[in-house]
Amino acid sequence: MPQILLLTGFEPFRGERINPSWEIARRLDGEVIGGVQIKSVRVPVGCGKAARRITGAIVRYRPSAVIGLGEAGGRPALSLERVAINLADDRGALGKRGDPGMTPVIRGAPDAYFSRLPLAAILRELDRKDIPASVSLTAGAYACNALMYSALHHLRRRPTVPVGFIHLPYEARQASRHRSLPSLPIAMMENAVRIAIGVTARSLG
Ligand code: PCA
Repeated sequence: MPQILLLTGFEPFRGERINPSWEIARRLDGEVIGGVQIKSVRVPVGCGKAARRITGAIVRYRPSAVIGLGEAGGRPALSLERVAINLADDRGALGKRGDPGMTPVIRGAPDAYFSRLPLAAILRELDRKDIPASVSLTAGAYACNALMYSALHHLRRRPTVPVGFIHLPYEARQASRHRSLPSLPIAMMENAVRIAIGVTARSLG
């Protein structure tokens, strides 16, 4: 049995026809990269739903690594998320006016977890391939953060399992709806995700 890398992508949301995260995850489903087999899972958009889906998938597939993907429309480069926080903001209130309604992703759990992906090594490799990427200090407080947080919390006692999250800009096909916002070609982002998976697989030893 090959080791499994669980790769998640979100369904389209906010009126989009596609979500680049799922477009890429579904293309990679079943592939073997660096000796690990990709298992792709599509995730609904919502903090509670995303948290439940990722936890269920981890229980079911017992992955050796977990990489979540999501769309961050407006960002100009791939964002390798460094931190997930225990805060779930389904209504976007935090973004609008810093609403104090603090709903945790998981009640009583720690405030935050750090990514367990080899971020520096992934970034080096993406730089070498001229793919725009940077490390980000916030995955927001919506479904992507909830997914990353839940995965890290669920696997907290298995510290050798790399777990993390990558936000993607809009894909070029989405640019017609968002003419003043940056986007990247899907092939470039797919290549970037393959690189991130390859580097993560190498780190498994
Ligand atoms: N992006 C949203 C949720 C789903 C997605 O692809 C986020 O950044 O939380």
